[in-house]
Amino acid sequence: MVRRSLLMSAYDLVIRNGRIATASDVFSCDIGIRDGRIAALGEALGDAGEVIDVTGKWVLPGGVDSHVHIAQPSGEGIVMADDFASGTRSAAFGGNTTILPFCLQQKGQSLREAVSAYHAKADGQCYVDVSFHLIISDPTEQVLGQELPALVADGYPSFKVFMTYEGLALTDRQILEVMAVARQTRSLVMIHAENYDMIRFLTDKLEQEGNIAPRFHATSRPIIAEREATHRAISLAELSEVPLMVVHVSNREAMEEIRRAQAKGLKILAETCPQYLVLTADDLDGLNMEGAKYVCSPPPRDADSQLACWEGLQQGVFSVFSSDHCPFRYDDPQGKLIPRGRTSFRWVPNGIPGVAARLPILFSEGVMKGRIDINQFVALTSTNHAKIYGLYPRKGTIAVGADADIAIWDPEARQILTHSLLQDGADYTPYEGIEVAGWPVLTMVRGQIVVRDGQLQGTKGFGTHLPRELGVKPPAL
Ligand code: DUC
Ligand code: ZN
Ligand code: ZN
Repeated sequence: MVRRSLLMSAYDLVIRNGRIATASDVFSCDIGIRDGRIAALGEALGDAGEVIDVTGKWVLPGGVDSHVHIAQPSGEGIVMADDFASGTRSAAFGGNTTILPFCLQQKGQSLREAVSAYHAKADGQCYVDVSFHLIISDPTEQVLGQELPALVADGYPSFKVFMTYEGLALTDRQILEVMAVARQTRSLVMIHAENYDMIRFLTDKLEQEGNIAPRFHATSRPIIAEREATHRAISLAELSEVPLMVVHVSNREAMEEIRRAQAKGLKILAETCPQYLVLTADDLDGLNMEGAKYVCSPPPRDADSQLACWEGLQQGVFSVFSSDHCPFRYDDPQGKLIPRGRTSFRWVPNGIPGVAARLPILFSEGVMKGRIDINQFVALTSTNHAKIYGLYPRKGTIAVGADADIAIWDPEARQILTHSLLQDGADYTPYEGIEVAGWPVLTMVRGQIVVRDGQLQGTKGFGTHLPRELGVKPPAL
């Protein structure tokens, strides 16, 4: 906890000698923090309850991860590895100060009920701030006509729909109905774009041929299934005249669909994730069930897909880089090693942890290797998330009046990624053994230090849920 001196210092805390980067600028100055907010940017700022000298370090806006799954119902006999305490703790260890988890509506459930249930899970548990997106699985008249507009007005202006998965997939007609509500309420639809029938057809065929190992998960969800669905999703959004966020884009063909739509002037936003930069389908090809550790959808692809995702990040096709943190324990019958998963890849829980690894991977592979600059890093990992989803300028930047949500990065630090560093509820990381240059050595939420030098200093329950405004689109869009 940051203490205020009894002699009434001007600031609760001063971060001294920082090299600060925002999405647009790099500058050096001190940051004065008072009552959880940035009160001053200036030289030789005076009196403070506490001073942190950060000479030689980067001072960046805390990461905002707009694609995270926590404590999400995931099917019979399956338990997600993170609750809100462990998920937000892990987020903080990875330099994040806000995350946006999904609140899943189950079939037959009222959306309101789903939201209340998520609040009950999160309240009093969080180390960093959170704000929920909704997942619409059952777009009844009641949901579309009443619940959704009311929830948008209450601060939940973004919702995800799926084109695949039993119990989640919506028909094109249903997606159009959801988009009509988005248009009317000026909210943002996020879409999981994979062709359901292609996947079902290929999965059945693979199983009939006895191809049941985890690596066939990737075979069952080929690039064409993602490309086709991406094209269709964009067409539905064009017809509906709504902006659309295509989440977790994994490859060049889908990325090119998005680029073409953007060039036409459509408001198509897109996201990619670390698994599409540093993993490939070969990772699913481990001995025994080891490949299950990498089962996620869309699956990691190949070297050219990785290159395409980098190009999309460099050229602005992707405005956000998120983790798609969706953790299951590996060595656990309620996780990746659920008994029926041995009978087919179809039953292996779908998703991988990554909320703490996201920023170090992009910092190291992106900034330190010269693929992107520090301003792009900040935009892709923090500012654009805050702008698109309606948290800016309170979150996502370093400016007077903003929340003091700050991550201090040591560019000299080297780490080899391993699960114990990441502090989530899983028992492995798919990024094990990757060496990263640069590390977040301090994470602060609204002026409270949550993690410092690898030690948890925050208080469970300090993180709070943030109702959101309607999103602001980044200037490029
Ligand atoms: N989609 C996600 O967004 N996360 C995990 C699994 C999935 O299919
Ligand atoms: Zn998805
Ligand atoms: Zn996801």
